[in-house]
Amino acid sequence: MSEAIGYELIGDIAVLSAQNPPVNALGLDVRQGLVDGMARAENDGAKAVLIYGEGRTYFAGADIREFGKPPTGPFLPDVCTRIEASPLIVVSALHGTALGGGLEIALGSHYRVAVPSARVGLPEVLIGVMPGAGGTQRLPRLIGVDASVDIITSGRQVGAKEALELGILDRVEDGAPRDIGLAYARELIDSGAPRRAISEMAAPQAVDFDALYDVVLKKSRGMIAPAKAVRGVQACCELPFDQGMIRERELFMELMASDQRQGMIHAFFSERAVGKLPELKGVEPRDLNAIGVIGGGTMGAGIATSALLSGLSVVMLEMSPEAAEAAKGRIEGNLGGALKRGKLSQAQFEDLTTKALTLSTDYSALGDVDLVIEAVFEDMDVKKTVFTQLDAVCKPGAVLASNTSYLDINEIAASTNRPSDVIGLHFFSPAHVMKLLEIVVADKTAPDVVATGFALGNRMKKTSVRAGVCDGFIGNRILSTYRTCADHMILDGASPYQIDKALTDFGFAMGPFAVADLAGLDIGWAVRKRKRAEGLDPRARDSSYADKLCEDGNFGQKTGKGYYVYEAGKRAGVSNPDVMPLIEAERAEQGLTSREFADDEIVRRYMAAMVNEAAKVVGEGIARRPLDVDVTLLYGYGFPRYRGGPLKWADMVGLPELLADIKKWAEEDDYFWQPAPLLEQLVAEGRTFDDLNKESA
Ligand code: 3H9
Repeated sequence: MSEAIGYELIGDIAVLSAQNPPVNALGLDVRQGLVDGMARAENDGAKAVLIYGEGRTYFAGADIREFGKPPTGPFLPDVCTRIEASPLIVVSALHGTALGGGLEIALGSHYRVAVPSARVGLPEVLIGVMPGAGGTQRLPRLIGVDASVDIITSGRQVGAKEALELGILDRVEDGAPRDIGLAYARELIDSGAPRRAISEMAAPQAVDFDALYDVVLKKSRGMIAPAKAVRGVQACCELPFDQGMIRERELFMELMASDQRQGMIHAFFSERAVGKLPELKGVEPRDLNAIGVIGGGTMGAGIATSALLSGLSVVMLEMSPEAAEAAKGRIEGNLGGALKRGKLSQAQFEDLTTKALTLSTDYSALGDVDLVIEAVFEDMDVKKTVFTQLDAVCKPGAVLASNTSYLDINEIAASTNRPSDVIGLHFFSPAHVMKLLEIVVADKTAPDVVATGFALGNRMKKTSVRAGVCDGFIGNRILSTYRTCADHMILDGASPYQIDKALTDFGFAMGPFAVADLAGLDIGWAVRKRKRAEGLDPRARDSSYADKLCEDGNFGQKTGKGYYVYEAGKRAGVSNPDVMPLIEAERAEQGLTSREFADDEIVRRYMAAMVNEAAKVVGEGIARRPLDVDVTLLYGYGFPRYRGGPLKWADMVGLPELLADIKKWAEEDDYFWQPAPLLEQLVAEGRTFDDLNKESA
């Protein structure tokens, strides 16, 4: 018998216990162990079989590391069928997360009991596939079409209480899974309960599946797996069980072969890998109980909110009592949202806003905090003044962090006598909502300060990515390049609206011009002014039509007008009729001739600019691995998850093709389209970005 499944005979009950940490994934050994265990139980004359998981969970699903490799039997659908077909009574006792193939094993069992904290679900669509071991055939027979389609197409986890109400579970009981499972099995044997195979139950009535397919496809914004899964449920209603299983397998295998599956599984493993840095192995973070936030605007208030929600106490420093009160109002507004959604009780809300939050206008109030984050105006002199004062008042060992989006952390650190305590913590607005945190490591930042940054990110439930110092770090540096590419296409004939549409069709949450309106056009304006003041390279193409929008006071959503015009309270706008005349005037002034752009060319150029800059960011060591770039773009810049991130996407479309495009476009503009040395090297060596990820693992 495989070691991944333990076997024990307790009286007339055979106990199969999964022993495949950390999450009892259903790899080959586990599947083989289950098949062998069932045969052994039958040979041993048992009357019932109990299946449960040792450690933190029942089976959390198929072993996703096996996906994409040649499959080896016994296959999971056959394992479920084997369990269900047994003449013995099979009970599964669930704890932790019974997900995907895990729930499918439980559905192959005849009875299901769970502890109250257990959660069940079929999250396959979240990794680009669909249930492939009977989930779409058994679940609807048990709980009907509507509830099954909801669970399968959303991939959400269902708590034990709801699962009991829906009929997925037969009972919920406190206790160790093994104990409650054994007691249930005993009771079933003693009461002469029958075997109960879901596959033998009647299928539910069919609904209008074509309409349902269309609804789910539209809701999934480019992701194909949820809609395919609807076809699986349709097969349950329209075909006998065995044929339904065959249809489910076909659909599952189609998704398995898709780029979307590759992209989403890459995202799954990358978001877990970003926090694992060899340099932090064995490095203990510093203590974190109280933090200070300097500046209570939208960003500072968001950071403070996130800190309060993660159990830290916060000292908010502002310039005046009025500004401090306004900051408190913003924080209360943010926390009010959590209160409304039931994430906070009224008592917790009161505690956070009165006891855990302190307002001050005096730097000495920061004397005892463990970490300070400044979120003041983006100006080097202002930042240096703040850090000089922090250096004077903060206790030894306090971490001094800047939330700057692009300024040089080395220069900021040099304004203190403790540069090893200085780090960049770049949050994304609104900071209590956005999941991304860039942890910017300067030349002298101490390893335990970096570890403290990651510890803070974990505590705030952020996805933290390590970045090096450069203008814009990982995310904003790459953004600046692909945004410039979009500006060039505008000068050459595309419109902001065509570009936004082409990119949302590609899968971005928003196009670059809608994003600019959301962020505020004044931000880009300030950057352009700074860069012009620093001196643009004479070969760089520049444009000023967007400055004209700003000069007229149009800063995007916050003023109701930018590239789009917004009705009060609405987030989506309509094209601003003033924009195209400004663009046309600019083209005329520069003597440019407009040409047509196909949507496909817009996407190729935009993506090539993004990938090329990302390759420079990796090549220069600003991002340690390609996957760090992918996670940054996925979590902070609306990149479609099902495409895995820009560098995973690049691997899938082919690096030689991308490089060839870049070289072709360099014939018209060899300043902007300078191929990244790393991209050229990978193409020359026939390797991919993912090869670099693997080498660094
Ligand atoms: C499926 O079942 C298809 C079938 O329908 C049909 C097949 C024919 N495989 O997330 P954590 C690793 S599709 C391999 O940090 P948590 C994970 O990488 C599958 N490895 O812990 C990490 O490794 P490391 C359907 C897996 O407590 C470690 O376990 N199931 C798998 O925050 C701990 O994970 C899913 O999609 C796996 N399936 O969350 C469930 N799962 O330590 C996916 C985890 O080396 N998993 N690992 O970095 C999850 O949602 C979460 O991991 C879970 C635990 C909620 C289980």
